[in-house]
Amino acid sequence: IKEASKNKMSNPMNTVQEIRNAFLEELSTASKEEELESVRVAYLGRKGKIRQLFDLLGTLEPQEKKQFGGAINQLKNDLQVQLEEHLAQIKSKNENASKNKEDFYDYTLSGKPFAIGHQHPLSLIGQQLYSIFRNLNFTIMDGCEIEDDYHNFEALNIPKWHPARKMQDSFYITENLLLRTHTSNVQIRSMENMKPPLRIVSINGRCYRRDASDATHYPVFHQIEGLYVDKGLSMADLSGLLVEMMYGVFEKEVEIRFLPSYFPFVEPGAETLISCPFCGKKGCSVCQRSGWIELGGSGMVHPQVLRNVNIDPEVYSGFAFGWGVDRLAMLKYGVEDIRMLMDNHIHFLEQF
Ligand code: FA5
Repeated sequence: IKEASKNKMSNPMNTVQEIRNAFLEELSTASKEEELESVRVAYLGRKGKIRQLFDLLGTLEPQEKKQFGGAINQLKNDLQVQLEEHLAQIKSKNENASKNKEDFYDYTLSGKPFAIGHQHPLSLIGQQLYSIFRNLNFTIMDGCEIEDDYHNFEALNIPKWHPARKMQDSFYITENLLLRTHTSNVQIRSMENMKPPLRIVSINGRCYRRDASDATHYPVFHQIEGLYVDKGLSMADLSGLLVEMMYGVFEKEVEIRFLPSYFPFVEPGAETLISCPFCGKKGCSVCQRSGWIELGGSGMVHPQVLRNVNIDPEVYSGFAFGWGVDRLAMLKYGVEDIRMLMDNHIHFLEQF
């Protein structure tokens, strides 16, 4: 343009053509919106090349002025149209690129493993026990884990001198409140609220004792407590129920054996054993070659306990049992250490 100005626009139309060519070349290399904007400013901006061409008009003869003016206007319009078209192209290219990025899905990639939880052996055995006792028409009861001295001990005929009452054996909250040491408190609470005949069971009730933990003991454990109060019940009925319960759990006939034992709230009281469901009494590692496995206590409800809840022992009798569910689950699923049931490791739980 400067050359043209010096030469007094010897050939103004050549200058217009040169600017058009230069513009087209720059336009062809612009691939981003910012680059396109620089081209626009250089040609169509306030100090751009088109403006400078208009400034030259004054140096021309009137005839040339008309022809050259028309050519500059034409050039200006063409550049504007081309800029807009190019801008539209860049925008659509960008849009397609980001769309492709979003749509991209590699179907050959392996999926991410999604870890889900697993039912605990105690829950599995709990569900089994639940359905056994529902089928036998027992009412499913809970009971409080924080219990008062009366329901945990006194009403169960557990005298003041009983070792379980000592601070070192039970978790006391206040002088009168403690974490229940067994589920037998459910017996009292049920008999207080229901009239005989009554059949109740508390499944997987959490109990607390200040026991050191080893392979078969833990300070928190679970018991199943059953109670049946009616006219004319005997140890034979208790035995029949326990056989039925074990058949439901192990899907095998087992025998029940009572060994005389002392629990203040039953008379007679018994340590209760089942014939080993794994070897059929022949002797194996599970039953320590004895053919029998001990699961908990049971017996006929003590007349004084019935009196404590206003049930006449001359009319009604009852039987009760309280077994460790953790021990039952260990036996059923072959778990060697009770602590494994407490750790909740997913790899352990996934086996059941
Ligand atoms: C009782 O708790 C009585 N209430 C059972 C009972 C109920 C007798 C009804 C008569 C009539 P015992 O203290 O023996 O009894 O406990 C019963 C079972 O609970 C044990 O055989 C054992 O399987 C389980 N158990 C007791 N302490 C622990 C512990 N620290 N860890 C795991 N299991 C335990």
